[in-house]
Amino acid sequence: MASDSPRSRANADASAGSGPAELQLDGLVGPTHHYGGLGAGNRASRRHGGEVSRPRDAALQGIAKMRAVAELGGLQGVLPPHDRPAADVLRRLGFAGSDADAIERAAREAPELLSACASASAMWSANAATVTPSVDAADGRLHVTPANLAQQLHRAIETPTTQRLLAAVLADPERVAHHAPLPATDATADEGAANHMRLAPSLGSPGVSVFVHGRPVPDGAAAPARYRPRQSRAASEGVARAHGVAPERTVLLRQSAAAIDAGAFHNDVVAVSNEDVLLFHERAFAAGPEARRAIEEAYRRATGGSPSTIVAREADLPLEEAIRSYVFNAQLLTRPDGGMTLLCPAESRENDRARAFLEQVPGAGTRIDRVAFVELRQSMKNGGGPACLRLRVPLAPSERGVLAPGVCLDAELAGRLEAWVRRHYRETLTPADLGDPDLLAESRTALDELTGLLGLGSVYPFQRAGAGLG
Ligand code: SUG
Repeated sequence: MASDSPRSRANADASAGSGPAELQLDGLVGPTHHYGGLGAGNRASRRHGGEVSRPRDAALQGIAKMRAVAELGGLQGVLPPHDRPAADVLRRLGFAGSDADAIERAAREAPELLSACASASAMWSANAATVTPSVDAADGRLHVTPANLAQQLHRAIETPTTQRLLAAVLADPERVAHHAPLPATDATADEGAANHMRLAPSLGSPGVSVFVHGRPVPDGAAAPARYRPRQSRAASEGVARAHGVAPERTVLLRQSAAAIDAGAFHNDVVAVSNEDVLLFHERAFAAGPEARRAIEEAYRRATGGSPSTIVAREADLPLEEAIRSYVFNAQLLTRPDGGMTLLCPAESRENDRARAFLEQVPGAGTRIDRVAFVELRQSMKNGGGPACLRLRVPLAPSERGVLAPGVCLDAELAGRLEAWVRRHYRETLTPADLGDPDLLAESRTALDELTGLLGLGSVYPFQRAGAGLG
């Protein structure tokens, strides 16, 4: 997009507003969205594996959510999808030849590898990186560490592209410290911001960082019996250290075995925070009631105040129901009038216990005075609710300009993206369709056009001179 178009000027104005802002950077659903049954410890993904997906609806649902957030007065950005199927990864796995050859052979010999290499999982940008706002970092810069997602093939292959896209979207090396991902090992497995919560009296004031991991489980403590925890403690500690977060402003918590076994593969399935407000399920953390005390104590020491906390009790909202309805996987957003809206998946309204819990939330003494719902059924069937689809990037007033203006969503860009989706995305996709070489060509044509729409230039290797569209 030309830099002097009316839209880029409008966006530049929006991103240059006054005061701190929290950017919501949503992963746009890619054209190969399908149900691979790939998510470890993710019950929804396992339940729906092999079903027919609807990529067009999935992308339109994601854009509708972005629209809703922008309409609430938030700063909304778009992260483009990754190039899938990842023919380069298939070639590394020995499927030689052209992109089409590699895909066709993988479809015949190892459909599960093709599915992993075709996953549109980069849409869940809460797992893209961990972000520390400049106000919490020792050197006063915004810190970003892309997650290595080392536990699962389909997600681990996201990291190099994520790193490149984040550098293109938050493009200011002076103000933004873009770190390398942690080593992709079991001991340092990192799933990003989905296991990180920040609490502060206001967006622009220094806060407390709560880092949540699943392993190691100390000797003698209850270990999950069903699912393997994903996030390692060493990763959480490593990110906090690299970002220069003060140890006295850091709380490290371990997920409870019960939460992991019930399907909380990330902490954001059972907890959410925003500014001074915290919501979680009482069975979320291994430390039980001590977890709340640890957070409140760190918060009091750091700020002199106390957070407003809502804890869902097992008796009112059983853990299993909380996870099935994804009621905590909500976006908690501060509106320009100072009130907060809890933006929940529609499924949480359809669950009696979750709905009853939500009815109590406004009026429970926090700044949350509205609950709203979004329809994200396509992503939800893979275990991705509103909170999974966005990466939060708190920006100081002087940092608003770091956001590439073309990715900033307003009604006009939303409309253009919707038209782009309708032009390029298939209505339905089955795992068997992934072997169709036309799908790669269609996806690349779409992504090539998208980078123009978002003003990002050439961000995919296939866009380099000499590389083809597949
Ligand atoms: O890693 N699902 C993702 C969902 C990630 C949700 N993110 C957060 N909670 N922040 C995962 O389990 C399923 C893909 C498939 O089965 O096709 C998947 O990867």
